[in-house]
Amino acid sequence: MKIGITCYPTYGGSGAIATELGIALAARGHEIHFITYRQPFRLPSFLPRVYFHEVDVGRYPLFEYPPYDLALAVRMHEVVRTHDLDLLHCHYAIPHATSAWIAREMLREQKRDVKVITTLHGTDITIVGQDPSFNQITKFSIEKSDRLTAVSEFLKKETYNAFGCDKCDVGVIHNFIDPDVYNRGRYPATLKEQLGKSQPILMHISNFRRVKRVRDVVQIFANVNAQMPSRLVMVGDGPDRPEAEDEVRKLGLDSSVFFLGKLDVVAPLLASADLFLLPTSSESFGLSALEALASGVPVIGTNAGGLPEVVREGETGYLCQVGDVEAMSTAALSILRDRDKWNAMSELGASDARARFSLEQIVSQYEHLYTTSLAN
Ligand code: GMT
Repeated sequence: MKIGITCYPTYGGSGAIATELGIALAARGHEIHFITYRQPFRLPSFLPRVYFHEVDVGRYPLFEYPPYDLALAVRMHEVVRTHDLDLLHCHYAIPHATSAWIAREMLREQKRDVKVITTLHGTDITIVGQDPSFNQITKFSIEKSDRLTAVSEFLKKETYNAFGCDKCDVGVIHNFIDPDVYNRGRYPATLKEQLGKSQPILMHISNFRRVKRVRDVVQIFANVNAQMPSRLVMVGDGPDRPEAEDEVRKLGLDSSVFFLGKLDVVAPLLASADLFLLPTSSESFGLSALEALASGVPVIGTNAGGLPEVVREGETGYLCQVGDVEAMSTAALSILRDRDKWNAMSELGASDARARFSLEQIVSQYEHLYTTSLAN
């Protein structure tokens, strides 16, 4: 098949999944065309059957807000025609599903069809899609997609709750990991050696947005560290990073907390981690938690959104109420203090991630979706 993929290319789980899906599909013989404003961050410079088409929004003094969605629609239309694409797969509805709908309408005028598949990832439904400025266009665009998937059962339900969407048939295709990449045994414990082997490493990876509750991360760490000297490694960047840094300073933890900034490759770091902290208030899936589990790192998180579909409560980690920092601290200490428990959770987390969310099985589900959509 010839497949166009559009995603947010710079950072974040939806862009990571879209890119890795494209790479895996190309390895299976499909031709993949990424259509977006920048080369996706997880895309190496050259791969057979993989192409990148940059969307140029241009600049014009009249435009305080350059219309990216229109430039994207035009590029989609052009790439479908030039490369004879069978389908466009949009990751994150806003504005990608809308641009794809426009491109498809333009193509239909020229007696050419293309299938549009939209994968809903999270805040396109739970936050941005519910903003009055975007609500109706999101509903319209997802209803116009030929196929719709959500990354969790939770997000599927949220889609129906938020949009009604009687005309939608939302399928669930979970996110995935490459078991060869997220493999604790594969990497030297460089970070552990650097930070001190005797101290457990707690890790958080995110885009430091409000929903991630990064201040809770620091507070959980402070409680754990008071009982058991540890290290906290914060990976990523975003609007709430200054707030987390302030909290670290306020609590006098500067020498134990390390902010590494945005990093494209996290598997070698996870291989040194002892616990992963994700005290999020809203998470459709929690790809970073899955990457941690696959790397043998138990997760301390919340029972928000789709996280319980990823983390097995009490078996591969603990999920507490949002904001219950004390419960999360106690849960973290209960794992760190009991080596047998840590080993059992680490092993089960890695094997469960491979059994339920491995790249091979999930990519096959997308392939099947494409094939059935083209058959209609
Ligand atoms: O929806 C977002 O806020 C952005 C998106 C992203 O691009 O990282 O995150 C969502 O998609 C990820 C990949 O499917 C999920 O693992 C995240 O849980 C989800 N984020 C939220 O629901 C807050």
